[in-house]
Amino acid sequence: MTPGHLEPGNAAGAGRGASEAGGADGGGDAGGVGDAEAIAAKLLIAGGFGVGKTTLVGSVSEVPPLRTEEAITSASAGVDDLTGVESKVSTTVALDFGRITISPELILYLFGTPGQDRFWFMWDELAEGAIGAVVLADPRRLETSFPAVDFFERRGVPFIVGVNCFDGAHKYTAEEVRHALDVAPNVPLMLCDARQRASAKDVLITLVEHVMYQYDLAHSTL
Ligand SMILES: Nc1nc2c(ncn2[C@@H]2O[C@H](COP(=O)(O)OP(=O)(O)O)[C@@H](O)[C@H]2O)c(=O)[nH]1
Ligand SMILES: [Mg+2]
Repeated sequence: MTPGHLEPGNAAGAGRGASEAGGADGGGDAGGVGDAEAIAAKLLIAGGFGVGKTTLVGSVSEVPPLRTEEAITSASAGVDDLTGVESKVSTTVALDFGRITISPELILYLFGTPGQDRFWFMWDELAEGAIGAVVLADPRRLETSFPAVDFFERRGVPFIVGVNCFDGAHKYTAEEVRHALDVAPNVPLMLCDARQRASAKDVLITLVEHVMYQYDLAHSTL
């Protein structure tokens, strides 16, 4: 696959689309919280292969993140597109799971989605009960995050975009990335560093605020 380019209109023109996602939308909670005062919310961390999902869950989680990773073996050679992620030696085959307490009232449960197309069948189940999602994007390979954007748009699941600032990646403005990814103006889009706890936490808080705002809009009587 050719790495994505960010000239206005170019990557967007490559087209998001294709993958179908059916079924009901999210809602509800993740359940299973000991503290009756706290609300538990399930969030998804999505995006293409190697965009930093496992890294983000690991940097914010207050519990050792549960990971299901597997060495990339010759078995996946030619199957997983490693363009731009040459140093990657392991890949998430099922999911990442982490937890972060935002306040005594709010605990977030994070589920990282598997990035490879061949695990697409898991997304419907993972999205069950999720109140929102972060779509991480690697500015060098934006097209790998198109399917995730499509998935949440189609299901009506609120999402934001986190542009993970890899070293050596060309610097683009948020507006250039928004245009290339073709996300609506009301979808928050922010630059982040998945390795930094504060940055990753900012992304999650932005998502929670966005979800609450969307909820208010939907329930507004005006
Ligand atoms: N330079 C840089 N590397 C990153 C960043 N986030 C993740 N990485 C690296 O990129 C690779 C892929 O990240 P990973 O979290 O496994 O991607 P995933 O496939 O989306 O789970 C790993 O080697 C990470 O250490 C970042 O913000 N900057
Ligand atoms: Mg991963």
